[in-house]
Amino acid sequence: AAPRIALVGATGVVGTTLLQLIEERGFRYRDLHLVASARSAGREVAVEGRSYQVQDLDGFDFSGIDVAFFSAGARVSTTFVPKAVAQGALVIDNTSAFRMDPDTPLVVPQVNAHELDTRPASGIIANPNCSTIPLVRLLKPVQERWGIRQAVVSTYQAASGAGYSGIEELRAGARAVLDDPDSTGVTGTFSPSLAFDLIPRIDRLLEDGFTFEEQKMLQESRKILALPHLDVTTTCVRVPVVNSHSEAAWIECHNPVDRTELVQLLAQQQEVTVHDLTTPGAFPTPRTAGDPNHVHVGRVRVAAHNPRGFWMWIVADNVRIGAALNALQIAEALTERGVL
Ligand code: 11C
Repeated sequence: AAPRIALVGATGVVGTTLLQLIEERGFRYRDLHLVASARSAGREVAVEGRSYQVQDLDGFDFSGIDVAFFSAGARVSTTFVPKAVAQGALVIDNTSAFRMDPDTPLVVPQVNAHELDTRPASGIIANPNCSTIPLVRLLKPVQERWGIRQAVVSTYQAASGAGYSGIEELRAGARAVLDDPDSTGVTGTFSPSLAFDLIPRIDRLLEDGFTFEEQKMLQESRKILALPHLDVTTTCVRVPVVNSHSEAAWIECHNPVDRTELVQLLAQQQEVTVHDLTTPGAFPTPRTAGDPNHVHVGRVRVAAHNPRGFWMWIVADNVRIGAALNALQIAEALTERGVL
């Protein structure tokens, strides 16, 4: 029978997109519960022509639920995921709360779907961070063909990574600065204001000087690719873009890389579009990339002075590829395997 599902964080940017994707992809369910904090409880949300009332997470009983998607932040997941698991639900968690737990698989279905062959010991499957997912989807075939010595990545991350409040703050700040160039913009989610600026700090600063976002990209890539010593080093930057994260990645391999073979290999990956496969120099941008369910690649350059290394420019919808779509593809893979 189709699963009974609950969406925790149903009114947030990831929850809303997950509902759109359930509809777009025709994901079958027997029963649907929309759950959120007390602030959003009581709201009516339409899904596939039916109206659902958002239920309060505090009193929600997960015992009739087969799979619960959590996308309401790490603090909510830390508190409520153990309760959902204890009440019998399998949890697909979009937050950083359980990603590094050894009993919790961290899954990108295009990379390590085999982790979904059985129900995990913890009762939780973790969805990686939105900047990690597109990167590992491209690193995997490169690792298999040439072996990776090091990846050096700078990210250009959109406001939507911080949810609806991030998007609203960017818009309000941009309006304020357009009206008055001396305005400090609007702060709250971002500091300083993101409007017409760049912020090289995402998530909290750690003692070693890296941010948690940068640490996540290293640790999560290693876990997903099952390469515990993979050398990935990043600088994560918030940019005044509404949606879609971009990344400039320098990948140094163990063996010389042939560009023609590389672009063909990348283009063969599931749901990947290589913009400079046939049009030299072509590149995706967050607003013009095209299919939001694809990872977009461009400006693939093998370095003449060091043919073991190449650059690529990556754009991926952080809310879809980096969160909601990956979570739903996990559920689809579980259904195909009969685990759900
Ligand atoms: C951002 N990557 O762009 C963050 C959002 O660990 O799931 C997702 C945070 C996470 O702000």
